[in-house]
Amino acid sequence: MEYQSPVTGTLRRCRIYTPSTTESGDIRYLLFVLHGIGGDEDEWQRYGNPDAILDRLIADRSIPPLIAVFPNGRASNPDSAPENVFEPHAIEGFLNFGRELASCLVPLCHERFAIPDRRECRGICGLSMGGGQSLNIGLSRPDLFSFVAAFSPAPNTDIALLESAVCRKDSAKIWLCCGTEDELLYVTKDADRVLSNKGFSHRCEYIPGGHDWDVWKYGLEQSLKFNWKERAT
Ligand code: FER
Repeated sequence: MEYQSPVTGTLRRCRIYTPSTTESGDIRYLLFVLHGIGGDEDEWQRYGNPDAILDRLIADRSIPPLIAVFPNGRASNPDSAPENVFEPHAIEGFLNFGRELASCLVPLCHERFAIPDRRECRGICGLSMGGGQSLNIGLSRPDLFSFVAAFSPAPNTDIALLESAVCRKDSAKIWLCCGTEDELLYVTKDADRVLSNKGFSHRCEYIPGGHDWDVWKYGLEQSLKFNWKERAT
């Protein structure tokens, strides 16, 4: 899907997953899936085979049919990954994405896919840089998201923001994971500790592995199962 971004002033792309077997009128959930610091809207499809994971979870009724949106999380012009992925302009793009998502992409997806415009119908998750974005955006916009998951979240995770987040009865369900060999493990541990101290209902899994796709594919599957386990669909 292409859209005109009010944040960058450019035409931007995202990939859309739609369930293969369901009438579009039966779909009531929208999931945003974010990539890592060197990636773009194609990264998950290129390395993580999310279509197969989602097809299987929907087919075995672990999760309801949903639309998954894979945006380019770098809201900058240009939005392709620069040679130096830590370049300030690119990092700023990752920060700007939250504004674009709320002001443009969320409303556009509701228009396009006729999904109820309610926080209960929306989730956000991502790997590494996208995991940090998911926590930052998800916890600062509880009005937008009822489910937040981060797989090996990166140091862009705003721990101070998590510390200032207000835990309420209807706060988002939060799921985290990280490989125990990952150099960024401390970020997940910090986020886990803060969320525990604040009383958020969350689950955090430390699993064998590094900063890699086995961990992120596991995260996509397990976080979705967790979110829909005891939840009426
Ligand atoms: C950092 C180390 C890693 C950082 C971001 C990353 C913003 C992201 C890694 C990834 O997305 O794989 O210091 O700072």
